[in-house]
Parts: sequence; structure tokens; C-alpha cells
Amino acid sequence: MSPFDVSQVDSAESSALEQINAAASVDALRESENEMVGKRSPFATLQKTLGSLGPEERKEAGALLQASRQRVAEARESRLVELSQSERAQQLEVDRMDLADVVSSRASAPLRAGHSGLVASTQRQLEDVFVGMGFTVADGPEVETDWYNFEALNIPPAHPARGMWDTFYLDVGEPETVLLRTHTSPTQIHLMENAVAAGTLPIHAVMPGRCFRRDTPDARHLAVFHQIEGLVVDRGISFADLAGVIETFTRAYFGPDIDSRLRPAFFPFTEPSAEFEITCTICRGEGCRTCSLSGWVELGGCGMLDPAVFEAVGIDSEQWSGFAFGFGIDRCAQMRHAVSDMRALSENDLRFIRQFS
Ligand code: FA5
Repeated sequence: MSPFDVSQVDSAESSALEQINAAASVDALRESENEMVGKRSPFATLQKTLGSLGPEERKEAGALLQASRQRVAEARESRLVELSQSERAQQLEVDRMDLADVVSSRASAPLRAGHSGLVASTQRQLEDVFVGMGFTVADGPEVETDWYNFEALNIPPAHPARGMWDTFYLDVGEPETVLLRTHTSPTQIHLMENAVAAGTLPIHAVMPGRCFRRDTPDARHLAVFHQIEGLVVDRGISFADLAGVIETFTRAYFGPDIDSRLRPAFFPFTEPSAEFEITCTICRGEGCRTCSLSGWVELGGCGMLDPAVFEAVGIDSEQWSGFAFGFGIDRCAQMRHAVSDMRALSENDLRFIRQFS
């Protein structure tokens, strides 16, 4: 065994440090690891020659060797960090997407802005008309209990009106029956209850929203459609006020050329009640498939609030009176734009939708 030579420690260290600095990549550095500090490295050979020294010298030389190995290990570690960082930066540069290119290639293609659908814009126009008459706009839940959708509106269980307002029932496992509302009229009940509790009568409000029925879609019906409910509760309100509001609404929304009429009807929550119709805009009153050859299309129902409803919400019908109405928003859109089949409103055919941008 050759004797331990201190100068060889220095040369092993400087050759290892040279190799470390010369490594051009993380992989190259890892590959040279064996050569630098492995079993066949100069350090390992020097380690073996320590045996040729006496105990005191061995201790000193061992410490020297260890310190040298430590410096090499530290230099290796910091070169590793340096190389990994620069490789990562290079990779990011390669992966970088040049958005400027993407944007400039798109800039020549005109961007097409979207717009509201016909039903949504009709709802806003109807709200505007009623706000112009002094009504406020309120909201109500689409999921209701049986009480709000039927009972509070004077429609007890087994009442025949439930048949024409059949809906989708939710199995929520509660004792209360929960359903998707068939009309916006339950919002009347919420509004009156809230006003009684807060002492804020009178009410002049419209409540638009989505309704659901077990109706077979046809030229004038959808299973999911929209209504706008109107509610006035004040002192000394008469049927003449109701007729005046409807007349004003018709002129504002359909213009003076459209004829309208009120026909006696029945709703359990209004008395007297009426249906509100306008001349069919598809056939101008001649009779067609859309109006079932009648020349008229029903837009909604209305009437004076029934005392039974006032009683359900705790309003004194001796002091207060009022009226309510409920129009189909989809029906209004259909008649205003002479859409012969209402199903077009929900079919998402862009050729149809884009006509109303
Ligand atoms: C009602 O829903 C009553 N709540 C209206 C009312 C309110 C009366 C306040 C009195 C006082 P009716 O079922 O007739 O009534 O519906 C009113 C309007 O909603 C209809 O005239 C029609 O315009 C629209 N409508 C009803 N069912 C559908 C449907 N399946 N698809 C599209 N529109 C519908």
C-alpha cells in the first residue's frame, strides 16, 4: 500500500471541483458522482492509505480528508441547485406560449358579442313598462310548498283547479308537500305576508319568474315558461283600476293597433276574475293554427283579490282591497314578435335567436 500523501488530497479536491464546475447539466453532474466520490475515486484510494499512518497522524490526516470531501460535497450540492434552476428556466422559455401571436392572429377575425335571449329581454321590457306605471319589481321562490302554490290561494286539496295546474313534485321526505310552482301567484302570498309582518301595506308590485307545469308543449305552451305577476293592495281599489292598468300595459307594450279584451273567467283566488286576450298577431284575427282558429290569444288571468286570500295572509278585507294579474312572458314575446310556434323560444336554434340581437 502506498503511503498517505497530503498533496494528493489537494489534487483530488481540485480535480473534483474542476469536474463539478465543468458539468454542463444535472445529468452530467450525477454521472460524474462515482468518479468523484465513489469507491474508485481518488478520495476512496486516499482513505485506504490512511492505514499506513500512525494513530496520531491518522487522526489528523483523516480530519483533513473529511474536510476536503465535505467541501467537494457542498460544491456539488450548490452546482446541482444552479444547474436545476437554469434547466427549469430554459424549459419554461421553451414552453412559453406567445400570446401576442395568438391575439394578433385572432385580431383580424371580428369578435361576435352575445346578447340576451328573447324571453329575458321581454321580461326586462315588461318590467320597464310596469315600473313606468309606479310598480316595484319583486322576486319569489321557484320551489314552493303546497300551501303557497295552492292552499293560501284558496285552492284546497282536491279542488278541481289543481288538475289544470298539475306540476312536478319533489320527494324531499318532509311532511310538507314541496313542488315546482305552477304560476307566479304564490309570490303574491309572500309579498302580502311580508308587508303585514313589516307593516308596509300598501303594495304595488310585479313579480316575474319561471313556472313549471305538466303541460304538453305545443304552439302556445311549454312545460317550463315564465309569467309576470302583478299585485296591488291598497284602499279603495276597484275593477276599473285593474282594467286601466291592463289597457295602459297593452298600449305601451303592443302599441295602439292591437285590440285587447277581458273575458269573464274563474280563478279561485280572485273574484270577479277575467282572462285577458289580444288579437292574434300571427293571423291578425283571421284565425290560424297558433290561436286555434279563434283570432284571439290569451295573455293572462286577472281579477279582484278574493277575501279568502286576504284572510289567509291576515289582511282586513274591510279596509283593504286589491287586484292581481298573471301574464305569460313567453306568450307576450310570441305575440309581440309574431312567433307562430312558442317551442322556438326554447329550442336554441341560433338562426332564430340571432334575429333578436
Ligand atoms: C294563472 O296562472 C293565474 N295564476 C293567473 C292569475 C294571476 C289570475 C293573478 C288571476 C290573478 P293561467 O293558468 O291561465 O293562470 O296562466 C296565465 C298565463 O300564463 C296564460 O294566459 C299564458 O299566457 C301563460 N301560460 C300558462 N301556461 C303556460 C304554458 N304551459 N306555456 C306557456 N305559457 C303559459
